[in-house]
Amino acid sequence: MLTLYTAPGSCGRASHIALEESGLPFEVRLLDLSAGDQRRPDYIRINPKGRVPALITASGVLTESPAILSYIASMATAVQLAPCDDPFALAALHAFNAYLASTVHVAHAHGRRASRWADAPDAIAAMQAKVAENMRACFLLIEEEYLRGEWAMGSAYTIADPYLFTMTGWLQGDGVDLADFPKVADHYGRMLERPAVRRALAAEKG
Ligand SMILES: N[C@@H](CCC(=O)N[C@@H](CS)C(=O)NCC(=O)O)C(=O)O
Repeated sequence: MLTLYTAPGSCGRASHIALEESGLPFEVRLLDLSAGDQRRPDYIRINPKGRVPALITASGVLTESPAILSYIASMATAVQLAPCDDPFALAALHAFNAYLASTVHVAHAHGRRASRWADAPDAIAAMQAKVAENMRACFLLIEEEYLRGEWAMGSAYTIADPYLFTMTGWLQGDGVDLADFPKVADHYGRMLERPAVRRALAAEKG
């Protein structure tokens, strides 16, 4: 049995959806980030980084969304969530997820989590003022260069899809209009129709 620690609306939603798609047995533990659950000693023992997601497996604890998603795809036998038999396609999938983790997520985090990078109120306000612009630039790139098929990586649904879906869900709060990105908006709508996505979103409500 896998145990996923996540929080409603967080990047952990991607791993949660992937687990729902995978057919693997799992349970979800929801943390309240605004209450500081991620910094409590019992959770720090699980993930010393004090962040979600964290996945408890039979081999140990995994953190970092791209790694957790990759593990879920490797462990899933009932469905194919990554092109494991095509080295280039698999590397391209990891490149896309790495972009989401290292660039898109970081651009978003400069809003609510700007105090990670500066103390001065002016500097914090300046970083927050750039969030919409940076997220818009990221999604323009995704719209024009990367999202070519029905799913993020083309015709096959992969672990890139719940990850993109999760970050697309942040756009409105970041001051970006999803309607400016028709392909991304279509992808978001297709994701909302998937039973696994519906189950994950319902579970987040507790
Ligand atoms: N690089 C990590 C980022 C994890 C992360 O920053 N998670 C956020 C939620 S989206 C979090 O736990 N924030 C709580 C905090 O910063 O205290 C990943 O991709 O999993």
